[in-house]
Amino acid sequence: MPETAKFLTKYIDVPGIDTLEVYRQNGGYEALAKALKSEPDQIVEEIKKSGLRGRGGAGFPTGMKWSFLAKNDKPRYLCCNSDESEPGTFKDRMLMERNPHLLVEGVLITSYACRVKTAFIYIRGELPYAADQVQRAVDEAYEAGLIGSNILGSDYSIDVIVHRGAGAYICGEESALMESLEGRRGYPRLKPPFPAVVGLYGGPTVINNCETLCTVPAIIEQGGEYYASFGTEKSKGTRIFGLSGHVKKPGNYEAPLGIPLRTLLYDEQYGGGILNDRQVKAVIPGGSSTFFLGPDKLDIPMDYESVAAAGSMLGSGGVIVINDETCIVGTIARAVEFYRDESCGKCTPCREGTYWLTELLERLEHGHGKMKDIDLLTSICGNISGKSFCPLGDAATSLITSGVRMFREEFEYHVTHGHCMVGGPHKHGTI
Ligand code: L3W
Ligand code: SF4
Repeated sequence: MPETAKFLTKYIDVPGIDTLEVYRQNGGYEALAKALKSEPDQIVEEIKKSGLRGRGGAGFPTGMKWSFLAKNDKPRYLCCNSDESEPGTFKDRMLMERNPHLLVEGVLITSYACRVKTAFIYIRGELPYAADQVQRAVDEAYEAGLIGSNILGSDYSIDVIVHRGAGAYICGEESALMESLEGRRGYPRLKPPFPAVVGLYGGPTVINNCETLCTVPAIIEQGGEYYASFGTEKSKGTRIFGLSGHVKKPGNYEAPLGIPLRTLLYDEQYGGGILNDRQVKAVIPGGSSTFFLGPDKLDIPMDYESVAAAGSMLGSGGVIVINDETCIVGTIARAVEFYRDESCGKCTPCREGTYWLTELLERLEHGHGKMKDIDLLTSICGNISGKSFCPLGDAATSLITSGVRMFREEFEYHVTHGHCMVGGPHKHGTI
């Protein structure tokens, strides 16, 4: 891959890039200066041209989202969603810790394009170093006249506020994030109206994921068309894939959308192969909210459309690799416990359903389950998915429905033998 294809991580290894001085020595804030010389609508058009899509999970077209902002006289807001909590996802954390000015520059360009006067960066509470780094970058930028009144001598003024969450996964859901920012408990709001119409404090609000905003400076600097020349027809550019689980070299790797899953797993510049040279049993391609893919899907291109066609979602780009020594029942039980704990409790299908799912999964995992429990699991999933108030409910079911469909014999083995199919009676192999 040519060096130029790194839009997010090109400078990440430069010593001191987290300081304003080194960031500027490497061309930092030049995209902001360029943006301030254009009309805001021209920036929106450039982002539309780039084909950039949201990197949080849903992949919604970014430029289109910006152009949906209601035109009224209420104050507009920008919220950067850095409440990164999706299991298997650790890209926003890296960007904030190692190159916080990139995020600040993305926030400033986006705010200008969307005619926003106040921007919030909402950072997951369990990422204190990332929050410190971003706060320090914001302070430096204020001091240098990059944030505040008449930035870089223009007639544009903007304030940026860093907000630390209190440790709830649900606050990564955009409407719960706004509730939290407004000082209330993080409960999702009914949509529509979408935040672009009625958002923070009732004003039109643009909410984008941290990685999405970090991509904006490179697009402004190098042009939307150039960005769009990478990736596939409908999934443009690059994104950060977070490899975890049973790969030799876990970590974050920027790669063009459409890269084959096999390349990500086995190529020396990415995952470097499966740990202990075992076989792949399954891959979760986009964070724990997405569906298992089997080893027969290793040649799919990693873009939104191809992963969906293969039966899963590209999601947050957190690729979790599971080898053939791993108990699928134990893995699913562990993941669903997370959703039970993080369910906000607002709606019954998710609050009660995730509790019953974990009860059944624990029973099966520890050898006390019955055959009918397997179908009961999928029946409960059917009563949660599509019937819950926000996507967390659906997310809690994806590994169960795909897991039972693909690995039913492992569930049955737990019932008939009282322990895992892999690793013997005393071993509960999970990732
Ligand atoms: C204006 C319309 N705006 C849609 C906006 C909407 C939102 C975006 C996408 O869930 C997924 C979820 C997780 N007018 C609009 C409109 N919008 N129609 O577009 O909306 P939506 O509803 O498709 O998705 P969502 O509710 O934002 C996101 C999945 O991501 N996920 C979770 C990842 C978690 C992290 C993390 O921890 N950092 O990334 C992973 O797969 O399950 O399905 O902005 O307002 N007509
Ligand atoms: Fe809360 Fe779960 Fe309902 Fe979402 S689906 S509102 S997290 S209870």
